[in-house]
Amino acid sequence: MPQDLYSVRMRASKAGRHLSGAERIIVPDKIDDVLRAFVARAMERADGPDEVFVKVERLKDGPPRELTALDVVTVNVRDVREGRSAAAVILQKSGVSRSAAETAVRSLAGGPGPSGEIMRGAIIMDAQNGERLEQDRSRGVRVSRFDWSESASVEIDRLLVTAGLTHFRTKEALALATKVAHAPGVVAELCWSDEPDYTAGYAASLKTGYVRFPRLKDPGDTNGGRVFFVDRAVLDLDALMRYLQKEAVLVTATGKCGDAVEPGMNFLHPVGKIEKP
Ligand code: WAQ
Ligand code: MG
Repeated sequence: MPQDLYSVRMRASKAGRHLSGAERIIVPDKIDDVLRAFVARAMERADGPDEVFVKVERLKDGPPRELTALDVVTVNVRDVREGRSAAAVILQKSGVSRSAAETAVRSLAGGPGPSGEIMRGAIIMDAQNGERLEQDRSRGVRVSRFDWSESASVEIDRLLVTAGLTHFRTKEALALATKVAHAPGVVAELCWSDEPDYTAGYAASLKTGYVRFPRLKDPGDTNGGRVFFVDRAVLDLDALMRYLQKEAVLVTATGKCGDAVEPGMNFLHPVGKIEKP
């Protein structure tokens, strides 16, 4: 009889502003260690938090859905301009219009919240006309209840280290992007961190895999965020929200982690195998 699984979530804030968050799905034995690690991570920041919330919740809706991680490739862009335009090209290959891709880049660059601040969650954007569909424009939608399985976690660590990718952000973002890419109605995602010193980001979809760009912003820039592009023709917004926020996903298998490529190289391969539910 498999052990129950628990969702453990952390969010930290200062003066009402979101600072950091994290997510795990774990067996009860690990809860202690994970809580410790989450609180340490929240407290480590130079701009120490006023409040740290941690939530531990048993997953009651049966076993998590199991997914295979997206393939990973890094495109060696030299600067922000090249990075953002290469990311827009990847988004277009996934079915996002050029104008929606550009709207998304502008939103993240300028601070996606109502007064140019960062959001806690993601923008939901019409992949054709760039219209924003998320109900709360300062919070956005937060993806929750996802993690690596224990064996896939060990394996992806090995693959990412071999590819020279050792930052915890890459591993977490790959799990999140894998969940999002499989979401009903989602065609692609664009992301870069709000962390001022973390300049890398990615464009991801089932068609392209997880395509990283070392520079989607300049060091020191505190803006960042996520955009989930949706196909309005098939979108059921309630079903999408339920999947992103409530449905537990474990990434139980790894994809490929390829060598870095130069901008303009055609590294995309036909996928075709992955079908949405
Ligand atoms: N659900 C939805 N949106 C989120 C979530 C979530 N669980 N967590 C963060 N966001 C949004 C929110 O608007 C943040 O401001 C923004 O994303 C960035 O969050 O391969 O670390 O945690 O090395 O700063 C990219 C990795 C790292 C690139 C992204 O994001 C690579 C990262 P951060
Ligand atoms: Mg952050």
